[in-house]
Amino acid sequence: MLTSSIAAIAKIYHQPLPDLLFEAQRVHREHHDPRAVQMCTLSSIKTGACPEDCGYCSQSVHHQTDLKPEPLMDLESVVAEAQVAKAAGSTRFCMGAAWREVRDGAQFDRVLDMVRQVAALDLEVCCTLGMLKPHQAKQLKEAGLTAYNHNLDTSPSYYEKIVTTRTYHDRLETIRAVSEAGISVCCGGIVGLGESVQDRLDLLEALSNLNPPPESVPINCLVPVVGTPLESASRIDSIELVRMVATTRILFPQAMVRLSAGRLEMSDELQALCFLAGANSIFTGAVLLTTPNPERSQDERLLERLGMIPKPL
Ligand code: SAM
Ligand code: DTB
Ligand code: SF4
Repeated sequence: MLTSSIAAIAKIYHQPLPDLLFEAQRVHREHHDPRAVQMCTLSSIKTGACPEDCGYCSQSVHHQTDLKPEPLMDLESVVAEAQVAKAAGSTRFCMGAAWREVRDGAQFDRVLDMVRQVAALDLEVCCTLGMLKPHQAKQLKEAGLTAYNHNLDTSPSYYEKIVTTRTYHDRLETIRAVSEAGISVCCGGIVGLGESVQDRLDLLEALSNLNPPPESVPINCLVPVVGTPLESASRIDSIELVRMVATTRILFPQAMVRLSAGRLEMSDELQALCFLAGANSIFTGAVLLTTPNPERSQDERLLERLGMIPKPL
């Protein structure tokens, strides 16, 4: 479904759970193998000291968190991490840098080399580096980048309560540069920021207005980080999360729906329900970028119990 109206999205979201899950399953099975979950690995290639003030983030200079900043990693270490990720069953490697925006120069050239070398390992390569200009997106495309992650995070109206150092419009401009360069867009959001259900529906509407639609939609649950303004935010209700995942699946039939941050706090049963609702990718490994995540062995055990399999490339 492309460019859905808010009324249509609300109708999908609020239907009785059995109907919602049935519809999500129908759409999911039409486009994807319902047993397969793509394993992805994150690498924080440049950590902390970020000038942006995203209220959820451990890496912003505006918050007093325990995080130790680290400069841009060297090429060899990143490639070594990607090799380990591949050997452990990941088919996508995502590199995150805590920058407000990409600047031309030696550091960006090093990131381009990382993209080239990770792509040469036959992995999908994703980056999330902050704002991009069109010529930088083209360079990333030429280096072999598969996808660029840049989330809209929440509704347009709630966004300014969470981030003040950039606008929704800035986000959309970067997403446009990415699409125009022929790179797949990975764009989703984060729940549990104190937003309303309406904010979540408005986020889904904004995502459905992207043209082309995102190829990948991460749904993050806030991992509360001590020292950030959202350190004591209350968690999203589990059933609301399942509704969010199912509605995302129905609105973006072909996309990978990624059950991203926040899985450590989820029961096996809740994760299983999210898979039934159409989530078909997870980040594996004991850390995401800076926050903890389930151990890989725990995820392997869960998939085995569910009779599910890591998705081959
Ligand atoms: N700096 C980059 C940017 O501006 O897009 C990307 C890195 S950021 C870590 C990518 C996404 O991770 C955010 O858009 C947000 O949705 C999610 N995220 C960040 N901190 C989080 C947290 N504490 N809990 C859950 N999700 C988080
Ligand atoms: C996304 O939406 N989630 C991933 C990925 N894109 C880069 C990152 C989650 C980060 C969670 C917070 C942290 O570990 O710092
Ligand atoms: Fe910086 Fe990205 Fe964290 Fe925002 S989410 S503070 S832009 S690293």
